[in-house]
Amino acid sequence: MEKRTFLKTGLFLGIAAATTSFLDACKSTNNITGTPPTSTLPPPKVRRTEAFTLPALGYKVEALEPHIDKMTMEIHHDKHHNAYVTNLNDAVKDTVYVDYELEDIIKRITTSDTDKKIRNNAGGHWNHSFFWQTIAPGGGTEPTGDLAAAITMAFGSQEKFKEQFTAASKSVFGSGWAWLCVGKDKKLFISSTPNQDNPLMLNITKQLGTPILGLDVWEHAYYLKYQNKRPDYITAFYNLINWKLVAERYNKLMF
Ligand code: MN3
Repeated sequence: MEKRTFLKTGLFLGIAAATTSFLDACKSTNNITGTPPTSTLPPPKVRRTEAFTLPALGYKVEALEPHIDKMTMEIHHDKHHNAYVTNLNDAVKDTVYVDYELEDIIKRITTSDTDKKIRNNAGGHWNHSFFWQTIAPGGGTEPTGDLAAAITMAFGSQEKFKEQFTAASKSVFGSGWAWLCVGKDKKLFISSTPNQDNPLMLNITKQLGTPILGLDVWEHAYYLKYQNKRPDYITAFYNLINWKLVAERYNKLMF
């Protein structure tokens, strides 16, 4: 055998051996429906004992008028969000996630086909619960304090932040979300995710971070009032942002 052939064969056998042991490792943990977490996070210590439930809005369905209409809120919260909760309770049965808290699922969910239903519905439940609090009647004032300073630092000004957040919201193709997040480096960044994914999904998101503000740009969030005019809905959103809560979320992560 020529030296070059020998080296090639040796390399191939090395790869084959590595692949076999990888497959064995997968097999040994794949004895339950639902793919085991691929992130480095250990299984959570605290486990859930109650089924997931639909959280109350915290304000009346008509309270966000004229920016978001009553019927949209009724259908969005009572029907769409409720369906994510129902489907999530169903999807986690007989999986490793069966008694995980919502955020523990979000942080461990994978891109596998077996995780898909849990990924979509856990994301749907987390994202909407977060969104109902992010908007509020009488919101829409400008951010103040440390958050205002951080926004100016990261984006140049409050106006430039709005421009970039609007651009991110407009650029979501089809259904998804736009986010303002705090990264691991404690800096603010804007991102978007498709469908019901979010920036906490360690094994899925392109840019990992903790959201402090999010906007639902699925058509079901605006179609009744704004039809195809997503930019008008985004403009209306700025009149509803609960900056006090967003600042509290920010401070909690920073200090
Ligand atoms: Mn929605």
